[in-house]
Amino acid sequence: MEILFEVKNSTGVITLNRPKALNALNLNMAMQFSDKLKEWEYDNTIERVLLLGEGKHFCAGGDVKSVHLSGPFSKLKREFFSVEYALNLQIKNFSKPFLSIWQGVVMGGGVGLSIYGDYRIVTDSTKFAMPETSIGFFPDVGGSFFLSKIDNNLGMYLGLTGELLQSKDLLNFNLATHYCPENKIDNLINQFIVDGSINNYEIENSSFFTNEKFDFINNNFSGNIHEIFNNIRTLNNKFDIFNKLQHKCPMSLAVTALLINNSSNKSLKDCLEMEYRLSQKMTNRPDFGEGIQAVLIEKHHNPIWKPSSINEIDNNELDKLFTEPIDNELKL
Ligand code: QUE
Repeated sequence: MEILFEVKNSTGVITLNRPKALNALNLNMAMQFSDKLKEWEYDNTIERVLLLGEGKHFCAGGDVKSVHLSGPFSKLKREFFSVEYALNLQIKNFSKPFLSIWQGVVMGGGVGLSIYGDYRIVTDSTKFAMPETSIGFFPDVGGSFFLSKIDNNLGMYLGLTGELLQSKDLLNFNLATHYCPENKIDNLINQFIVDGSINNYEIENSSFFTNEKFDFINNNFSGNIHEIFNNIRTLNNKFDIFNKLQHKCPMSLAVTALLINNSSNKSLKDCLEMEYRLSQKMTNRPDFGEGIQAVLIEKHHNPIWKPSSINEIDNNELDKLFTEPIDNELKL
């Protein structure tokens, strides 16, 4: 079983159970998750839900490898993203306390399963990222919603660079709600299962974000992708950000900047519907296959992007990704 459901003392416990694939979410898991959440919403014996990843990690994202291997314009491409995004909104609208344990890797699709819940517990091993610009995709699962609502251009920075965040910074940026030391996680889980309460532990870990870096991001990660590149190219920046961005997929960067700039006053539902259109276009561009090959199949990490730089991006093509309707729009 790729996903497990148990009821323990009026707590519904969901365990993502593909530890060898870092619990990456596939269509089967998303469908079962959604069905169970519907059932638990109306089941009066269920008072709360707990979401866990089996093994050392919470969830590495969507099963984008299978999505790619399913071929051009496949049924899986249409189904997977519609079921996944509907589940993201379902979690947002779920009426009972929903808590996720962010152990180990928490990326992309894993963020979408947890960030709309009520509680996200970070621990010593937590590594959070929205890394999709590395695979020719874009920060989806409502990335346009939650990244556009983070202050100081930090969401734009995280979406473009895919930078990893750890526990202290996740708390500082209000992406996580509580910290728990690794050796106390079982206690926290048991307590939540018994009475829904959550122990608060003092965090000792330090921030990886200096004030200087925070200010640099705030001052430079606004505007379109060309403005952002100009800002960081002309500054002699110590954070190596320009270098990191140059290895990301240029079309992904342009899409991500436009998406986040357009989304700050949109609802999650509107964001997911827009992202669905983009998901169908982006997973059928060659860059997506190139990114999956480079990062997840051959793992050489040297994709050849087309276009190869943001300067070669045709604005018309970029606009069309957003505005040209598809024949299976998502209506949530
Ligand atoms: C960007 C991504 C993903 C990624 C790496 C990126 C992603 C994803 C995985 C992943 C990792 C390990 C697995 C697996 C998937 O990695 O979405 O099945 O075993 O799912 O740079 O967007």
